[in-house]
Amino acid sequence: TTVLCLVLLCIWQAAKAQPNLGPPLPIIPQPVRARAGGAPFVLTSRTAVHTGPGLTPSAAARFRQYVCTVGHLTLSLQPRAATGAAGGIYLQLDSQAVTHPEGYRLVVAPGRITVTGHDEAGVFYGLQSLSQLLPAGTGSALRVPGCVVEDYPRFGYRGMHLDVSRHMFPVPVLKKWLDVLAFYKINTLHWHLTDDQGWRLEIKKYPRLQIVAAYRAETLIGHKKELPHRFDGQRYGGYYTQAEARELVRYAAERHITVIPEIEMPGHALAALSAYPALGCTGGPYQAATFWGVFDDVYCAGNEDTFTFLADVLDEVVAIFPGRYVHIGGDECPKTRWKVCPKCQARIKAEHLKDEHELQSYFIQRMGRYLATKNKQLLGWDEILEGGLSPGATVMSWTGEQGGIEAARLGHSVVMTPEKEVYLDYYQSLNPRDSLAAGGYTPLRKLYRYEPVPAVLTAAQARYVRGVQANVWTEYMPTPRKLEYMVFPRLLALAEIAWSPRGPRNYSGFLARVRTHDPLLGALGVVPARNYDEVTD
Ligand code: TNX
Repeated sequence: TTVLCLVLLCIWQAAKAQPNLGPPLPIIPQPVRARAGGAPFVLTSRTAVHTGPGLTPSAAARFRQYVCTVGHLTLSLQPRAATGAAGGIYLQLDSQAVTHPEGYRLVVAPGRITVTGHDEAGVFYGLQSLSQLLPAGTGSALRVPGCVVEDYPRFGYRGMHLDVSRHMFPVPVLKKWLDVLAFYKINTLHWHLTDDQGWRLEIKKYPRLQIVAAYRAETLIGHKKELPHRFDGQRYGGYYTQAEARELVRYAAERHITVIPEIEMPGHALAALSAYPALGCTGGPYQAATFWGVFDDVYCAGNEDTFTFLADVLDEVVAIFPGRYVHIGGDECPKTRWKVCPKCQARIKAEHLKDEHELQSYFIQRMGRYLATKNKQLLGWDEILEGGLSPGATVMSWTGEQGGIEAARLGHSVVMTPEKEVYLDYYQSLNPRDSLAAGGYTPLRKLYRYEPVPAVLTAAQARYVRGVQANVWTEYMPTPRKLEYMVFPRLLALAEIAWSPRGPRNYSGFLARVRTHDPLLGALGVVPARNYDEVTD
């Protein structure tokens, strides 16, 4: 008996360690545990969605909309129906049965589908998984395979960044994006609103940001390596009104997505300086940049007006974005002007700083203190480590992993976003006729294989890695179509590394699931790239 018990114990342990038993379900990101089996549930126009106590009707309404688009069926919605009653789809909250925040349990049986969430987000994610099990297409009855799925995220921060300064996209396009992010359980949109080439958020106190900084004269086409450059001769620009930004935040929240605004400082500020030249070290005149890169003219760190301006801007920003983070950039700030600017040099002296790097740290720390008075936390690119990290700052490690490693060792939260691994402006294929991209090569497999927690961190340090994010810089993405081409299907790999448990990743299995998602993406209105490299080693 003892031997038998030991054997059974071993089998049970092995089953626990081996998260996915049974035939795979085509869910992306891969759930923690998923077992397919049993008879299917047949969804018809008579199927009702029952929303249990404590839940808002929002998740059921989203699901109904999806089923209508994909399956051409209209489900009925039942608020608070008794669980024992008729068949149908039951949504319920149970933080005891499902212990992980954002976690859910999905059971598909012949007469009934149950989605149990730890919280409202959990129920929402359970419905996303269920949505992915629906066959896309028409028909009066949709068969959902019988299964049991138990699932929760590995990371609390699952991010996608979008640069709207280099090229901007209409609000309906951004909403479609949010739908797709939610479908893949990504919960953060990092919205890069300002840069050298354009300021994209309405700030009521500074109208010249809308009139001047939102536009650039004409745009360089072509890659830096591909001289001679060519200009398109077009004035380009625009901005999002505060009402539009608020609407986007609301739309995102309904899908359990937080929008983090980024207001760049002290570098990448040419557009702002073109509107308010007194905030630069030389006093201008300046022009919003018409080509890509890094520019010497940055906010003057010796001028008090710079801090007043930025504090005023942040006042309006925090009133729009309710999330706990505000991103203040901090990347790629040349010190060329500061080195010869009398005001900056006077500041260095007055504050007993060693050099311009410490001046950058002074700048960021001052803004960090300001954000703290507004109950917000500072998020910045890894250059905010330069000259000393601001207390409580979270670091987004983009130049590689080193910044993130350093920050985690100092006990600061980290979001991993190393450019060589997760930048979606890099090429996804080696096809010489592929359309122009920023350079680099990040095929689907490379992104899929990326492990966000560096092996050099101790277990305690590793806990500071809050998550992972893919960045979408849009220098070479002038249209929504090109944006989609660059982002899909690579976004699906990001979703999986951000959500699914650590462990050996089966790339060919992932690829097979990606292919089954083609029609689902189509139903969401997204056309993914098809000529990406499926490199296998
Ligand atoms: C670096 S990543 C930048 C961006 C560019 C990108 C192009 C980062 C914090 N800064 O300004 O768009 O490279 O790949």
